[in-house]
Amino acid sequence: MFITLEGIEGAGKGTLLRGLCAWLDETARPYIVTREPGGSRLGQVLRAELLDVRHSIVPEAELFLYLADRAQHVHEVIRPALAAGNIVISDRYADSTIVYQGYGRGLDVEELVRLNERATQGLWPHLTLLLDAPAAIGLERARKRNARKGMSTTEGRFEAEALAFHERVQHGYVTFAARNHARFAVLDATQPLEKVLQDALAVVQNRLNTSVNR
Ligand code: Z5A
Repeated sequence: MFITLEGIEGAGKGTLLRGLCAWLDETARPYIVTREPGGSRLGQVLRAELLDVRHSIVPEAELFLYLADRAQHVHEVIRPALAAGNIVISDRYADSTIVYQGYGRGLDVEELVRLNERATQGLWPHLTLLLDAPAAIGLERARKRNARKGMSTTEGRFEAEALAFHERVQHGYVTFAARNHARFAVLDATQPLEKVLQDALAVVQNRLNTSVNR
């Protein structure tokens, strides 16, 4: 089963991921955790360029770098892990391109769906957990976390974007999730951490019980 975590910055994906892994460890199910950008060797090189705020990248170049990262990631990591019977959990995947490059940057969403089809050779997640929170809340959480870690609040290409950009992204997530409601589970990420994890586990358990590992 292929599960992806999506949401705006600071929505809580990394935090939820740790909770999911702890649960999977307890159940002794085989799984791997990966992420985009940066899930493959090539992806790590691309991630450094993509998130480096010191050099500008035009939206089309950014798009094709994310797609290149994904194509390699699917081929080298995700498909082999699924074929070996693992649950694969990816922190971000194709929906991030649709909302960040589409709703955020203004590229054509339908074209992005087609390009994702091509890059992934048709591999869409079986389940996408969308952590749904207002952009202002996510950014505030990320700001506090970065301050605790001694990082600048504007480190990274997207951290430096205005609130309006993140609000478009958040709107994009909700819109695209409604369009693909069978795949998406929308979780209220403004709730306390324990409740978000509990809701996520209920969905994952339900899907694991009803789906065959592909
Ligand atoms: N991107 C793109 O444009 N196109 C693409 O195709 C792809 C990606 C694949 C990667 O950033 C960037 O790439 C991303 C989109 C773009 N940029 N943005 N924005 P990244 O991987 O470096 O970072 P991120 O994905 O945005 O994740 P993040 O900032 O680490 O956010 P998070 O993982 O969702 O948040 P967290 O670290 O779990 O939580 C943040 C803090 O909030 C932390 O202190 C938690 O303890 C706290 N938290 C979490 N949940 C709660 C709740 N429920 N209550 C209270 N506090 C909470």
